[in-house]
Amino acid sequence: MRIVVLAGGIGGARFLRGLKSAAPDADITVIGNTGDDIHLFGLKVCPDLDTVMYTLGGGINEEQGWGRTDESFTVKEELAAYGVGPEWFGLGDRDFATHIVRTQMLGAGYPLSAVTEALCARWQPGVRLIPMSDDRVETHVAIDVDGERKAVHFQEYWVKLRASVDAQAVVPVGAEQAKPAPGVLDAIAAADVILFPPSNPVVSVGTILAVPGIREAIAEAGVPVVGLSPIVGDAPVRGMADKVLAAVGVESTAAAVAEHYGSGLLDGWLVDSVDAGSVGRIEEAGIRCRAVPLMMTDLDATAAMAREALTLAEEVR
Ligand code: GDP
Ligand code: FO1
Ligand code: CA
Repeated sequence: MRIVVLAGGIGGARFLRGLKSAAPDADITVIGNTGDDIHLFGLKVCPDLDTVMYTLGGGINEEQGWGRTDESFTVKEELAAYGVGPEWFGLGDRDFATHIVRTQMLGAGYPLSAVTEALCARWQPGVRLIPMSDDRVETHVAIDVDGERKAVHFQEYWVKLRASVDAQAVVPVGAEQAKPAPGVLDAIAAADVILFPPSNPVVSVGTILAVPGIREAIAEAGVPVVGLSPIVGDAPVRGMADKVLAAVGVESTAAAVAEHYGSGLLDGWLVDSVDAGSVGRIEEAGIRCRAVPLMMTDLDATAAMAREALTLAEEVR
């Protein structure tokens, strides 16, 4: 079975671990979000691609959900001693090596998709990981600073400001001109099922869908498209997705997120058992819906979620 998954960072990566366990023989292609990418100290950092790669490759810091396990921060401290920041973004020594290799290869002319493949040759994630695009796309967030509208990089909004101010708009800068990376549209066209993991609907899955051609290819693939809600009990399980959902006028409920994707894209949607009351509303929107446990507390629970998603896909096929 060929499965295509549109993934952000932590939510996507943890779900993929469960999916691999639930469907060990499946051929899984992951289309990764690159809107969170940032250039720091002259290096290109791709947080969501790296989170998927490290999580599936056994190098992730499990508690944190991003960055490397067994990490140290000597380079960051030395940079700070020179007064070189930003200090608010925690790049560790082991992680730095990834960004150095990536930046070196990009400088030599390799596209990001080829670089990602080369990095994955080390990590062996057991899936084919493709960035959504080889072109630069950078998510910016419009916020109000002392009565004036200002756009900041997504990482500045998320990590430095901790989404403590309202987001007025979320803009995937460059997305309109971006092309899907080689292999993206082919993977979608060849898929037997397409899954939206419980990733951020705006700045992870939404950004991938903003690359012209990807949304259309999914809608036209003619195979089941099933998603899992990252919103449980009217709040994100982790992070501040409610802030960016508000920016696009979507309330933080499992039902509103399903309606935001819409029946033109989604065939099936899983909500957590605590949101069983919203199943009727979602089905009225033309999306087949089931309420099942959606907390990725351990591998077994996550694999069970993946099995439910694949079962729902068969039901709507
Ligand atoms: P990010 O790029 O690291 O922010 O990760 P993603 O975009 O892939 O996923 C973020 C989303 O994962 C958040 O909105 C969380 O609500 C969601 N999430 C994290 N853990 C869980 C979980 O155990 N269950 C569910 N249903 N969602 C989760
Ligand atoms: N998230 C943080 O909250 N603080 C950090 O200092 C931080 C550093 C970092 C470094 C490398 C990397 O791959 C990810 C990192 N993240 C950090 C996570 C990440 O940038 C965000 O959580 C996601 O992009 C949000 O979607
Ligand atoms: Ca992310």
